[in-house]
Amino acid sequence: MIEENVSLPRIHYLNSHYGWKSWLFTTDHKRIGLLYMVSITLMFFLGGFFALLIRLELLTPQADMFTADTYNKFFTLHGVILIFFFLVPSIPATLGNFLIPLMIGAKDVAFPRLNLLSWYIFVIGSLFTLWVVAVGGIDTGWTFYTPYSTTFANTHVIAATLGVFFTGFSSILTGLNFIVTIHKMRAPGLTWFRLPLFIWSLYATSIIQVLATPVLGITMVLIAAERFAKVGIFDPALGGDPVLFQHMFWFYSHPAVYIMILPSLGVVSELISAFTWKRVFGYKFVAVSSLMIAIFSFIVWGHHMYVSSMSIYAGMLFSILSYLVAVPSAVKVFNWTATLYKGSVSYDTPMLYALGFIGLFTIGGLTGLFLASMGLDRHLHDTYFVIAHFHLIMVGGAVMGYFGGLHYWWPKMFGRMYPEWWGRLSALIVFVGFNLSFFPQFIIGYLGMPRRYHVYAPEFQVLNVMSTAGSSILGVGYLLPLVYFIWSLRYGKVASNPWRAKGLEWETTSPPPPENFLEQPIVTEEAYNYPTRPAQPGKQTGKLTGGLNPPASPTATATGTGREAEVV
Ligand code: HEM
Ligand SMILES: [Cu+2]
Repeated sequence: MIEENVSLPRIHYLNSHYGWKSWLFTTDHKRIGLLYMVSITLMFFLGGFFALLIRLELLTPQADMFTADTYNKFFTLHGVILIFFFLVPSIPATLGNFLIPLMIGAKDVAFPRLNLLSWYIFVIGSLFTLWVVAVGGIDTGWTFYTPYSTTFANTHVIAATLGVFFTGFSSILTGLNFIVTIHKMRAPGLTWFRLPLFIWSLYATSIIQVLATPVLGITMVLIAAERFAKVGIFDPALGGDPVLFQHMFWFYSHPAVYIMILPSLGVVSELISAFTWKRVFGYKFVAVSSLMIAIFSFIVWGHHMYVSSMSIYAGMLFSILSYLVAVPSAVKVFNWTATLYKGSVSYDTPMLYALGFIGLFTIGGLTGLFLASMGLDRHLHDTYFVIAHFHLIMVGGAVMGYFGGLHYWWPKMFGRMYPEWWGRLSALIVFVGFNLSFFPQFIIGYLGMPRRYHVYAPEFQVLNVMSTAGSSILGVGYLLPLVYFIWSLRYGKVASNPWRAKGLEWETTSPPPPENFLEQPIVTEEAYNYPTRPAQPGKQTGKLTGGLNPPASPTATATGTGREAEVV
């Protein structure tokens, strides 16, 4: 459903200034969002490249391509790059940066220069990591477990931990910026319970970023200090305690998995609403569940350590608390389902990603409950079951949410549509490739194949071949959008609000002017106040309540008639 007769606004944030300096010294949150987008896209494909190398080696049970050492480096680089340099910054730093001020009716984030600084810090961290890749890699696993990382590894541990340290700082500063922005810069009338759910999810994410990431930073510095100066914090030979490292690491890294997934949960809420043209069922519960997830996430780190000398009573406590985390996540899934129920759904690309997300996130979350049960985890710990569990959530969930959001807001960002047919095709390829890659891993894991080995028992080969085939398909699914997004920048059909979606961000032109809104918007209604969906496209049966883009004349905002300044 693309609008007709839309033209690009004359001046927008992309053409208001020219030259590389206008990008590298920009304080416009929209441009900074794009800077992040370019950086994390590079990291995404670099990390993905290592994934394909891992899967190639695992095509056969023997070691035919790489030595054990090389293989260790590949899976470590794969994890470090994709977790710290792609998943953690992905949605907050790109879509969040771009959209938060637009969605709350502000001109920019609270601290625009700090925002630019955060990107530079991220780049410095990435350069450390790229340097590590160039000079020979690191082999500790993304978890940097001690005493291996402090004492025995012969690879570039210090540089890698410094890279993570830097990107952690970037993450903290971004979170801080968002919290202040959301508190202080909402448009008049935009009360907390009128906020889009995406904003709620980023708010919860930012709290985790600010409170948990410093612990990671300290931990990384301690590893470097221990390796460099043998201070004896983690190394038992020096009087240290290696399990202390695991506590510190997981105290960050469990909440961190929610830094990765919460933003996607927010994106999916937006998509479900826009493509059913309905208010999200149980809006308040969905909003508050984001905060609940953030709070609970701090008290379950021990479920990663059942087999690391923890007392059975401590284990029981962590187990029970882990089950609690599942409740607010389930609230979201139930409410999305209720929103879809009897909705008239349009199956455009972003919605395909959202639907894929719901299924995979649900399976990923439920298998988390398997792992949270102490007895079962004894069997499944460090097997491919765990790999399958977190890839379902992190790739099937977080990455799908990111892609869904990217497609949905693409016309907002660039004023042009991606080719819808190709979008749907690639969403389908991603879904099929994804399931073929990771579903077999639940089975091989359950049967006992351990993670992080480059040779394996021959009886696991068939399932591994399926997984490798799946990941090749997945690779194609990810490359397609890269091509057609770039193509669309020039040749895509001009569009302003092709979904006829609600929300302040759609009230201004696409791409937005440098200052976002020509006049301060004022909010008079709750989020997602959609009129009844027209029975046929173009024919409107319901009543508009708020004076937002009437679907009949979607060109109003695009041509900059001043409608964008109108009351929402
Ligand atoms: C919602 C988003 C979630 C994400 C992104 C996520 C991610 C992860 C990751 C990355 C790991 C592996 C860490 C490693 O390298 O060893 C993991 C393991 C684990 N997850 Fe999740 N998880 C999520 C939800 C859950 C839930 C809801 C539960 C339980 C209620 C859970 C329970 C576990 C347990 C117990 C392990 C440890 C398994 C083991 O190593 O023995 N997860 N998860
Ligand atoms: Cu966890």
